[in-house]
Order: sequence, then structure tokens, then C-alpha cells
Amino acid sequence: MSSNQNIHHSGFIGIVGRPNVGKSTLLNSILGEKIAITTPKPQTTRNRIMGIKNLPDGQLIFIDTPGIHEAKNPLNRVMVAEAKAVFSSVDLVMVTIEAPCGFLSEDMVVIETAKASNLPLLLAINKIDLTTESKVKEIIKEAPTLAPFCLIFPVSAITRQGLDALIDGIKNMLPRGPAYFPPDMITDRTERFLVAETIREKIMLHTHEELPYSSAVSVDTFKEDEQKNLLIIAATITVERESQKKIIIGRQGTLLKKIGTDARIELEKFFGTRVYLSLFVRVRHNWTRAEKWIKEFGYKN
Ligand SMILES: Nc1nc2c(ncn2[C@@H]2O[C@H](COP(=O)(O)OP(=O)(O)OP(=O)(O)O)[C@@H](O)[C@H]2O)c(=O)[nH]1
Ligand SMILES: [Mg+2]
Repeated sequence: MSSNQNIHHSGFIGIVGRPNVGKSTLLNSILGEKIAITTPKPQTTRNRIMGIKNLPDGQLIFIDTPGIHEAKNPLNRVMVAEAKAVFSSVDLVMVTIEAPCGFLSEDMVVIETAKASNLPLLLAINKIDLTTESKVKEIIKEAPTLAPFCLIFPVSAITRQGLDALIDGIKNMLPRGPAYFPPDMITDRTERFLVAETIREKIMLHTHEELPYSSAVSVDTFKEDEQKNLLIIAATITVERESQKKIIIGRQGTLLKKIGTDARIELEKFFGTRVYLSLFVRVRHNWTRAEKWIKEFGYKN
């Protein structure tokens, strides 16, 4: 289908897949703006996050989701439920897999769930920079035997290979219609959310074992001092046990300082101002198992 200036397409696309296939990295690359945090660890994303791609002849509204997996604790069950809720509010579903692995049984769980939605399905084969052309061809050949994918896109969120074709292909599949959101809007998430997530990303990158999965961040203060070109931010990191609090603070506060510095540098770039960031750590015993806290931290409505 050719596009011309008088035809405008708009609609919602759910990005689903097992953890760590690169859903959030793909969203950021499509937008050309980092709105979703990404780490090499699975189960990074905990919320649905809207990312809006504005084009002269289309508005593509992507919804990034937590990785669908076999959830073992209450927080993870909430994350998976959040991911699956996307099927009730989108026009298209973009199933994402990793090229080097091909279709794993964990991907098949996602594909079966996506099929059950009866929505049109697309397949994004991500991370093609990490494998051979023949492996990608093999996946493209196998895909139609697994689900009725309308379109298949081999892409790399890192090298941007295949992204223009993906954006164009999706645009042409969306119904004709006006933009839903103002053209300067790129996400539905607040600045406070982006700040909390940036800090959480640095925690996930600097910690190991259970700590990345036991941490939550809430922003207590977000104040602009325009005269000084300064943002004053205070945030609290909640962990599950006293022992974790000790680890995250580190010897003489070194780890907390590293997390704070990395987050501050990224936030200064994002907001284009100087940032004064203070971090506090507190313990809420087993918060990932308590519905009250899961709600409090915004992982469930
Ligand atoms: N080489 C390469 N790495 C990629 C690509 N896309 C994502 N990654 C890496 O894969 C890892 C996981 O990326 P994420 O975007 O956090 O994955 P996700 O699917 O959102 O993961 P969850 O939020 O945990 O479900 C990160 O280390 C990314 O840098 C790609 O196209 N090529
Ligand atoms: Mg993610």
C-alpha cells in the first residue's frame, strides 16, 4: 500500500515477548528517545509503557510490556498480568523474539497467548546483528507454521537495521484515522516515573542475584530551580531485607554513590539541566509478596 500526504494512519501496537528479547530497546530505537529502561537482566520492565511515534502521515502508539514468563512470586504474577492486559487495548500485536535463539518454548507460550487474542500478529525477529543470515532465513521459514503472522521483520534495535521497514510496515497496517495524541507527546509516563525508572536501571546494572528483583524506587521530591538551572530530586529505594540494604549502600556508601552518579549523569542529559539527586534506602520486609506494596509502587492499579 502506498502512503500519500492525505492519508493518515493511527493505532495501538502491543509489544510482547518473553523477558530480555529486547522489547524496550526496540521501543527506544523506534522512537529515537529513551523512555523505557533496558538491562541485560530479564524482567527489567514492570509496567506497560506507552511510546508514541509521530510521522507526517501516521501516529504509531506502541505499548511496551513486561516479559511474559512463568511467574513465581506475587510481583512477577502482577507483571505478567499487566503484560497480558495489553491485548484488550491494541489494534496489532508485535511478538518479539531473539534471532540467535530462534523459537524457544518460552516464546511459544507468548505466541499461543497472542494467538488467543485474535488480533493481527506481527513478528519482530530482533538482535539479527548477533547471528547469521541463514539463521534468520530459517526463522522466517518456520514462523508461518507457528502462527498466522501478517508481517515478519528481521531487525536489530542496536544497529537499527530493519527499523525503517518495520515502522513503514506497521503504519500501513494500522487503520486510517487521525492522531490520538498531540504531536509533541512521546509517552504517557510522567517525569517522576522516568526518574524512578532511571534509578532502578542503575540499581539493576550494579547489583546481582536477588537485589535487582527486590528493589523499587519512589520519587519523593521533584523540584525545579529555574534560576539556577537545577533539578532537585530526592528518591527512596525500597529493598526487602536489612542485608540487602547493607549491600546496596556498600562499604562507606560506595555502591549507592555509584548508582546515584550514573543516574544523575543520565538525568542531566535527559532534562538538559543540572541535577541534584539524593537517594535514601529503606526496608519493607518481603514487599514483592505484599499486594499493598506492589500497588503502592505502581505495579498494579
Ligand atoms: N546485540 C543486540 N542486543 C540487543 C538488541 N536489542 C536488545 N539488546 C540487548 O538485550 C538486552 C535486553 O534488552 P531489553 O530491551 O531490556 O529487553 P526486554 O525484552 O525489554 O526485557 P524485559 O523488560 O526484561 O522483558 C539488553 O542488554 C539490550 O542491550 C539488539 O538488537 N542487538
Ligand atoms: Mg523491557
